[in-house]
Amino acid sequence: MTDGITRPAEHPAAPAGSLGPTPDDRFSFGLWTVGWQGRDPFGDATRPPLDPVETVERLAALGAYGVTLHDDDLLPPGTPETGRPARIERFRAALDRTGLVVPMATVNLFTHPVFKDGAFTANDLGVRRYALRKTLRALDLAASLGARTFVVWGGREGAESGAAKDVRLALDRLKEAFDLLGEYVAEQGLGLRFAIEPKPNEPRGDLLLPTVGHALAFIERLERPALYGVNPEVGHEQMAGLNVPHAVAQALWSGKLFHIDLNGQNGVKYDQDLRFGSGDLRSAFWLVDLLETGGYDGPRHFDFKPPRTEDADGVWASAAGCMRNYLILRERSLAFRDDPRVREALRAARLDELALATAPGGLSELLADRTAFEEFDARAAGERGMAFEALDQLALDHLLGLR
Ligand code: 3MF
Ligand code: MG
Ligand code: MG
Repeated sequence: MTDGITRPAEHPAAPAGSLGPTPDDRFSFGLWTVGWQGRDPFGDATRPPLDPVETVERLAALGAYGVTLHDDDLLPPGTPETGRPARIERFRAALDRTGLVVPMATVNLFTHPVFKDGAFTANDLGVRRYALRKTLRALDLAASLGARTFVVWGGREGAESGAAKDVRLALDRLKEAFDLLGEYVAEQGLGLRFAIEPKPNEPRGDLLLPTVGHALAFIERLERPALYGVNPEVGHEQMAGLNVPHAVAQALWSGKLFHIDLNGQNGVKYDQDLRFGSGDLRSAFWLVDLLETGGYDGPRHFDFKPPRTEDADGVWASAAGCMRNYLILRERSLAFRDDPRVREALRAARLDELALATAPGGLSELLADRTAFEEFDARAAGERGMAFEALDQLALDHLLGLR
């Protein structure tokens, strides 16, 4: 029998010094994340609205370095033109006071009913033109707040049924939209780059550009491909059953990891948006290991939703947990990479061989080399173990804090 209360070790106490986030860690949060009121398809809001200025102050106090926003998070639809400057200035003053920056901004093309069939790919021509104009204004806002990255998530670019969307035409319209936005950024000298955020479904039954791979292929068809990269989200790739570190590694390899949305998800189901570190912890470990060793120097951005069970204290505990989990995993990754037994196990698993070019002498040398085929002992190679299990157990020991 248990009364459900943990007694012996109680909650492992407060953070060790090195696990307190600082602005150097480059953690950022969306206004819409901690500001989520808990409204879901089945229930009403459980929390009151959060003032963006309070968010800035609380995030700064927790050790974050950045805050991000949709146009509508700061300037709710219906804000009169004359009311915009005062809202922006009040927010800017909070940034100046706290030292928080706005590394990324984005546009909301999914909440208002006008976007029920999408924005840049809505069948309705008027809606597409409106969406473009709204995004151009959001680009100006982003640049004026000092953002360097503009994320575009195609919130409702998709369909529930087959004939309702001609996907090839929709991709034509999506390309047209991104090319126009790129032209605007280049001509106005806004200093922004675009990060396209893929997602397989939700809120539409199926979304266009469902995975990082789809987005990378799409970018190459644009007029100014260098202006566009991706913003992978942990949960989005997992909703498609994909390996997040692999997707992020391919984005890095392509020079396209412009931004990242960190959160938690338990497998292929509805979009859970849990705090980073919940859900697939092993995947989170390898993702942090990749970001820390793979040359990514952008923001570590959390796009999560504190569960609607939480009050205000729970919201900030959830935000602090995102950063703490990242720092714990970073510390675990460093310990793993520093361990001489791990370096030995990596050699046994032949990782150093993977780093060698397969045919440095080119095709003619490969064809002339009898040891490459005629004399190659394929049977012996097939019998030789790869020692991956011992290596992975070392990783798990480090992740679990046993080494
Ligand atoms: C939805 C998302 C979005 C995007 C955001 C930034 C509301 O699942 O992840 O969050 O990240 O719109 O463009
Ligand atoms: Mg998301
Ligand atoms: Mg996101």
